[in-house]
Amino acid sequence: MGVMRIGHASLKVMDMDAAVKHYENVLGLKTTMKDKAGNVYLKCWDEWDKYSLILTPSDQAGLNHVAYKVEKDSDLDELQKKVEAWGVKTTVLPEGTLPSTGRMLQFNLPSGHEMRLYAMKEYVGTEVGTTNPDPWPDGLKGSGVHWLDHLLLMCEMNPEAGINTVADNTRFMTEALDFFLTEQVLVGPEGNMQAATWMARTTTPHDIAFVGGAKSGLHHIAFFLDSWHDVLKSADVMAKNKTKIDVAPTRHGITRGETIYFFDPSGNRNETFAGLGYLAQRDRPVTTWTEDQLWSGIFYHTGEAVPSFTEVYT
Ligand code: M3P
Ligand code: FE
Repeated sequence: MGVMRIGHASLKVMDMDAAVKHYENVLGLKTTMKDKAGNVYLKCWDEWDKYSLILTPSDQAGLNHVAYKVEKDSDLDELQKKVEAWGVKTTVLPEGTLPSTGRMLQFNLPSGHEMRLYAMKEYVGTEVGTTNPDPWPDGLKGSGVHWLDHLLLMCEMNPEAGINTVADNTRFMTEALDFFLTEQVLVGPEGNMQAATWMARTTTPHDIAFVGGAKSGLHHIAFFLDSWHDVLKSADVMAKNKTKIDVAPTRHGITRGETIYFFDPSGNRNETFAGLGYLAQRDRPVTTWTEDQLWSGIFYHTGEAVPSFTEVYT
């Protein structure tokens, strides 16, 4: 089957205690493991593998790598061949490179971001279990997010210099990893230049997204909530915790998500969002947003440009 879903994000943080507090108290993740190097591993209540977020101590913010889970160990060998044939160098990291995790196929996207694929991570179960489960567990903290859902990578784009790593990544993810395109923003005089793309392997509108920018980086990691009211409550939690809110609750035209953006204490952008948007299927026609309607795609209600939203990232 190949890639199943996003598995984890590894983020750099500058103040570990403040970061753990943020992801535990505001988002509602729980710490499941710490290692000797000072890395902290956390999971959401509705996830069954040991962790979906790694916080690593650093003197700056940003993404170390993003990892996706494949169905079978043999998928790693097959995908290694496809990725190498596409012209991207790979490394196999042995089991135990990350604790509780099997071997990983490591490579860099055309945009430079490090991606890893793995087939095995220690199973610990969700907080409601698998036998006659309650719909949600007691004692949820903060926003009580269900799972890490997707991330959005800023990708170097400089049309004058012929550089568009949004388009390169999109082709790579399609041809080497068998993702499919759900939505895109097309710009330029011919209206044919991909300035942003949303791509899926599951049946949700995106498991990863790419947006063009001056340099490559992390725009946000996003966590799933059930409802619009949960997004509102998530904003309440942020106000109570003095979390820096970037964009107050609103709706995306793109993916139809109901969303709020905010920052962790190091400045990494987070999103909590609700609404699975639509059933993303491989034969669904690609949705296109034109350059003049770009901001309606991003913030549907106002349709107004918020430059800091695409210019500030880690
Ligand atoms: C999302 C989403 C940008 C659009 C972001 C959209 C950065 O985060 O979940 O659909 O332009
Ligand atoms: Fe998002």
